[in-house]
This record gives sequence, C-alpha cells and structure tokens, in this order.
Amino acid sequence: MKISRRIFLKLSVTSAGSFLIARFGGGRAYALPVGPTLDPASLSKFVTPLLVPPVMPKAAKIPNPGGKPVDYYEISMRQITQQILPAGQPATTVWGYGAVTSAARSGLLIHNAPSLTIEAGWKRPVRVKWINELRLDPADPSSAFLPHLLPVDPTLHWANPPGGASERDMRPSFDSTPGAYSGPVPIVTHLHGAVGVGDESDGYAEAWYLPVAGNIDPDFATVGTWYDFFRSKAAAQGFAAPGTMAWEPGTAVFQYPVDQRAATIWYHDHTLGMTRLNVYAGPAGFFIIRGGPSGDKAVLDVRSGLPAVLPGPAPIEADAFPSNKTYFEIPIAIQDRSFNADGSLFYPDSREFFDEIAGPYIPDTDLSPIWNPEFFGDTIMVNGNTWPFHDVQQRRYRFRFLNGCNSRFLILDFSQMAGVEVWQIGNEGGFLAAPVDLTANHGNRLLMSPAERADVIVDFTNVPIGSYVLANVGPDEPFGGGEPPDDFDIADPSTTGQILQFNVSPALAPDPTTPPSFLQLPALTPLPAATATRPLALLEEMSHDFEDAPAEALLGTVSGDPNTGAGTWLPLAWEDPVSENPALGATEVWEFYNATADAHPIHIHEVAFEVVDRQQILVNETTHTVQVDGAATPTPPEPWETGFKDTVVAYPGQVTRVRATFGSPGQFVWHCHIVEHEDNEMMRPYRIGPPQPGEPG
Ligand SMILES: [Cu+2]
Repeated sequence: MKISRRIFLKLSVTSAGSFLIARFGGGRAYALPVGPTLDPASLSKFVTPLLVPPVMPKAAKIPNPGGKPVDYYEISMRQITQQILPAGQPATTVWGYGAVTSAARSGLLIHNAPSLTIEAGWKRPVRVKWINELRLDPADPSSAFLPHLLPVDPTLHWANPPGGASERDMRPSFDSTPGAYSGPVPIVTHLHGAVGVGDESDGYAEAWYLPVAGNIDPDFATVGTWYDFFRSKAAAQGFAAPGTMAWEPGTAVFQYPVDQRAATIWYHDHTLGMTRLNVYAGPAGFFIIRGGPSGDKAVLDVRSGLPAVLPGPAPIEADAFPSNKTYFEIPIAIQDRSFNADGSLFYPDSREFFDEIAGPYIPDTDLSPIWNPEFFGDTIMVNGNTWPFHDVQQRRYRFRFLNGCNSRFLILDFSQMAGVEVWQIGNEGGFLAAPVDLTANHGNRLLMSPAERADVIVDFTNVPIGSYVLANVGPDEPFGGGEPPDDFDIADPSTTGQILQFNVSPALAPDPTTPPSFLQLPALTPLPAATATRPLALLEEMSHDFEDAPAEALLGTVSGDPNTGAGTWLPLAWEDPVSENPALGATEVWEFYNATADAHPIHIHEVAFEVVDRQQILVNETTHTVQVDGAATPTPPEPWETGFKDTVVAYPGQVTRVRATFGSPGQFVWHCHIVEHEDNEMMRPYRIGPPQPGEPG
C-alpha cells in the first residue's frame, strides 16, 4: 500500500504523542476530533437543478469623460439562509454577495453563495461599492454585528481587530491558548484576475473593514492598516459612491479599469489570515469580461475566415429569474464543503481534526490551536448546490469552470460520457493560443488547482441520450503532481469523485456553433523579454515541538542563482519588508522553487503572466538550498497554460517560471491559493515602483 501524505501524518502522530509526554510530563487528551456530522453518502445526488447564476444588476451608469461610462454596482455581503443540500434536508446559513441597488426596476436584489455574475465590457470601467452588512439586520446599522459562522484562529498573523490601531494586522501574543475569535467580521473583496487595478481597489489583505453595527467595542480597530491610505487615494481619483466624496464607514469603493483581455475572472474575500473562512462561508462570484481585440468576436472560423460562432447565450441582466431561456454558456463554480446534520457548514474547530494533535498549542508550542494546514470537504457543491444535475441537448455547450475549493485540486474527468468531445479554449487570462482537444490528447481530463479557471467547449452531439456523471479523479488529499491511480488514490468515487450529472436529450434545433477544431483563437501578443529574474522559494515550516506536523507554509527568496549553483532559501513572513519590488513597467521572470512535498497554486495579483517553463531541481533540506538539475531539460507550458494566466501550479521538486510585465504602481500581494496556506504566512506583499508618500509602515 502506498502511504499517502495524510495517512503518513496520521501514523506519525503516535510518536509525536510520546514525544510530548516526555517533554511536558503529562498525558495528551485523546478525545476524538470532532468531524462533520452529516454523512455525505446519505445525501441524494442529482436531484437539484444546476443554478445558472443570474447577472448582477447595475446600480447606475456613471458618465466618464473621454471613455465609456462606468458600470456602477452596490454590492453587500450578508448572512443568508440557502438550500444548498437537496430539498428535504435542512437549509444552510452562509454568507453571500448581492446587489442592494438596481437602476432597472426588475433588477435582482438577491444574495446568494456563490453570487451573481458581474458582466463587464472591455474598456468599460466597473466601480463597486462593497458593503459589509454582516450584522443582525442589514438594513439597520445600529443592530448587532454577526460573529463568524466558522472558527477564527486568533493565533495567526491576521486582521486582529481586537488589537486596536496599534496591534491590528499582527500576530497577537497570548498567555494561554485562546479560543476562537467571536467579534465582528472584517471583509475586503479582491477581484481575482483583474489586471492593472490601482492598489487602492485591489482588496489588499490589510485594507479590511468591519460592518457598521451598534455594539462594536470602541477599543477595536474598525479598519485595517492600509484602509485609510487607500481611502484617500480612491477619493483623489473620485472612486466613491455617486454623491459622496469618499468611502463611507463599513464600505470600500473599488474601480476596475477592465482594459485587459476578455477573460473569466472572479471576486472573493481576501482578509488577512481569514480568507479561508470568509470564502468558505460563501462570498464569491464570477466576473466575466467580454469584447475587445481578444473577445469572442475576434475568434474566427478557419474554414471561412469569418467570425466563429461560440455556444451561447449566457445570462444577461434583463433576463427573468428563474429564467425562461436556455443557456448554452454557463459558468460553473466547483467547491468542496462539509456539513453538519443541522445543515450548517462544517469547518474544523481544532488542529486535532487534521492530524490528531490535541495540543498543547500556542503559546506552549508552535502549533496554532484551530488552523488546519489543509481542508478537504466531503461533499461537492456546484454553483451553490450539492451534486446538481443539468439537462443538456445533443449539441455544444461552453462551460467556464472555476475551482473554488480551499485546498482541493480537481481533475475533471469526462470519460464516463461515451462520444463526448471536450476542448479547452481559455484559461484565467482569456483564450489560449489554440483550442486543446482534451478528449483526444489528454484522456478527457482537466486538471484545475484552486482558483484556476478553464473555458471549455463540451460537445454532447454524439453522446447517447442518457445520464452521465462528470467525475473528479483528483485526490482527497494534497496534490503532488502525477496521474491517478499510479501516483495517488482518486477521490472517493461515491462522493467527492462526483461533480454533477448531465442528462442528455436530443437537440431541439440544429447547432449553429463552430466545431472547436475549426476555431482560430485571437492572436496573443507576447510579453517583452525579461530584464530581471527573481528566484523565489515555496517552503513549509514544520513544528519544532511535534514530529511531522506542519506549523505554517511560507514564501521566501533564494540567494544566488540556482540556475548555475546552489542557492540558499530565506523564508520570509508576511511582516517582513517587501522583497519583490519590480520597477514600474518592468518585465521579470519569477522562478518558484518548490522545496515542499506538495503542489502549490501560486497567484500574483495585478498581472497576467506567461508560463515560461518548468524544470527539475535538487532540494537540500540540510543546507536549505535549491539548485536547478542541469541534467533535466525544461518542460514547456502545457497546451492549456498558453496565453496568460494569474495562477500557476508549482510542482514539488521543480522550479516553475513565469514572466510578467508590472505595469501599474502600488502595493499588492502574491500568494499560494491553497487558502489555508495563504492565511498562515504563504502570502507576501510586493510593490511595483517606489514606496508611496504617506503609505503605512
Ligand atoms: Cu500552498
């Protein structure tokens, strides 16, 4: 039997236990860790229709001298009850974004998790007033704040509102192991994949804000360290709600230029040390950029040289809800979750859940009491319902997939659908160089790390009438690369190995769309040559008090040039000064040397990058060095990694190289998108250009 990393961890805990007894002279509590109380096997599957997210209503169009008008939205985050589990099961309390104002009378003022899709047009800026309404009565600013739905670990380097102005955004110190934080919840929204955004609008992790509520402790910080600086910066550019001069309490108003390539991007919370919880609680949604020189109309049919026909329509703002239209272009967010028998979301409230280490924790050891190094839900939620079905016709569909899981890599597997043809045409940064025939060349499979997107045409034309399950053959544990079943066990085929069911019926009309093999995707403009190469390290810090127990994940720099000799890695924490500081307009290659055992999806804010290549490295854990294996030839990006991306899989034992042009100044972040890692030090600030006058710090 192969020993998986997770099982390995569990096995090794025994020795950690005896080690601890020796060190602390006392026994460990061997209480069983509390897990989810709803058995996923007890849930009916494929009884709930797939929700096609409707389109977010605009609050206004703001004149924009010299450009297209600004699409303006007012979107709040609220606590809501949603029927995520099948009918007959209890409803689930979650958080969701939703519009609170609509210019059109028919606008959908509903909150949902995931939320409505923001439809954006190329070079039509989008401004959003993001409102924190996590209080008892969203309409009443004097009502009480709502505490978090999930256990917040206060021992991380996190937003820490109780620290007040002097100790917010810090890792607090404790005399004894604290319980979960139960105060008001900070939020800040990031538009993942937005390129060229001002830093004031990027959702910086220290630019969070609490809701306005009647019972906030006056000693608490109500905003993060960077909020006021960004508020002034936004005000200077007029980024405020119409009729106001600046962000009002409990809100931030961000503006996105939307002058990047047409692409599938998404918005979600990004608060320091809390992203895993804030996103797991529900707040996320699609943001689709259409038009421009890299939009759908620039896709040609090679047979005629004329514009191709892609599957559509997608929802538009004017559509009724529930809709009476049939959509052939659908965004599909896949997220793993666990539930309790009362319908509530389950998320671990103790480190013990991960590897049975029941303490002692911080401050007596270096392990946080609640944080888990990774989390894998035992059910699959698709667009906000567990295991939905979707009725499709024998024709082509366009699905914009998002892996919205916290830690789980997905390998979507279409092979149960005889006769299907699956083509990937886009990724995070828009269209690929050329359509990729996943069916013919890649075993009908599609690998997606957390936060990656895939724009896919699925052709059901030759699939016999019947019902088919889209499978997941990724692992139920951290992904280290390789292929199932040789390199890892596939997800539980009765639960997390299933995504959704397609019920195939005859086409109601001829399919007007262009076969994917005839699509000529818009030309890609390569980035300029890089003027600098930055060797960077992906690291895992093991506990010094327990054996084989990850304490945190880290990023860092590498001294010297590992391409020519051994380079020494230097782990850096969130609090360390900026070490990645490209000049404004510079093009650089960033090299991610992965010295850990797992693959990490690395996301750089603000830019769309090209994947250059990957190469085997030699990792020396004794000397803390990495070195490129000169005998190994670099491997080019996968066909589905061509074009531009914002998240890339960095495999263990490899360097992954990406190239980006840093075209907009300011303070941003780069991080691992396993959000448990991101929340516990696997995120670093970076700055484009010089420090800004008046910036915090
Ligand atoms: Cu990671």
